[in-house]
Amino acid sequence: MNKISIIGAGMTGSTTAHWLAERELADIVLMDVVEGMPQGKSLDLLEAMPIIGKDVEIVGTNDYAATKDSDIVIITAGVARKPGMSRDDLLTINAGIVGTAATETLKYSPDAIFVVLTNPLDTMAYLTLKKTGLPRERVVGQAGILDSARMRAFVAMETGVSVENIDCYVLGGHGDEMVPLTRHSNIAGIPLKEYLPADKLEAIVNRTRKGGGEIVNLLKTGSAFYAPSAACAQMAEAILKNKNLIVPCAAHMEGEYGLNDMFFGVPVMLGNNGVERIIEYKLDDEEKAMFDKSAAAVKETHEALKKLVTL
Ligand code: TXD
Repeated sequence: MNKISIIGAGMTGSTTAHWLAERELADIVLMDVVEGMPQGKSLDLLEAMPIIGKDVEIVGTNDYAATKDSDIVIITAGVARKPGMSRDDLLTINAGIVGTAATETLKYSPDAIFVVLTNPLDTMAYLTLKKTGLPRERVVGQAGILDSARMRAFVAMETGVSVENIDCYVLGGHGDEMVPLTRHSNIAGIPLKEYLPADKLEAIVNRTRKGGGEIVNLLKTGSAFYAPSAACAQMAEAILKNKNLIVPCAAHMEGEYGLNDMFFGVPVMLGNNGVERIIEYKLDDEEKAMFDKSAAAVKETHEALKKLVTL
């Protein structure tokens, strides 16, 4: 059995464990700093296994040693921004948490592939790469699968077509400047622009961009967790099963799309080695402008990190 360790047993971490256990994909370790919580959640989830008929070991822990020999480490540990906390404050706190999570897990699992979820996503993935010193194949961030799934869900709601027929690609940074590529998105091969009137498509694009905020406003406390964790599970499955699945993920840019030394949401082929390939779309001028704007925003956060933390 493969082994996946999830650092941070909060909403996204524990729900990732849930999706993974349902797929019987790997034994799971849930690690958190809060005493008892990861142990309690793991035991509860483990007790569900006889009901759903899955043979999966699930262990909760406060000790990194339990993550030993993981094939995949998923980092969801961190805090959300609270009233009065600046973006830089959040960056400093989460950089400390993610940096420790990355270096400690690497000690016990030198061959692991890292999937990062903690926000600010692109920058936390960058930090993980720099702190671990791993090749770029082995660090990948989750954002694009979620943003694209939101767009797919909204298209399905608008058209009544099965979600399975709907392919959408949302690239760029995980923020307001994300880049929903309508030209590359389609319903059963029919370009979205042909299937939907312009005003409906525009409304879907806008709702996608604000998708995270919509959930935060409804929940009042906390942020989305079902869809983000489902995305992490899909990434883990693609890696462990060597699927060569092409999905939008945050990857380290080394010249692709004219970008260098930064994480950015692009189509990534996920397989046994992690990032097997980065796919470069041919962008038109309008798309290129959106990419550049989004890249500038991500770069700014990367620069802020470099001022706050030694990499
Ligand atoms: O698409 C995406 N990338 C995102 C990102 C979608 C959803 C959530 N996104 C971000 O993930 C979110 O903005 C946060 O930065 C993380 C985790 O979100 P979650 O909703 O799971 O937050 P919780 O429920 O507060 O859980 C965080 C857990 C909590 O249990 C803490 O005790 C734990 O992290 N934590 C730690 N675990 C281990 N080690 C340390 N140092 C630590 N510090 C906090």
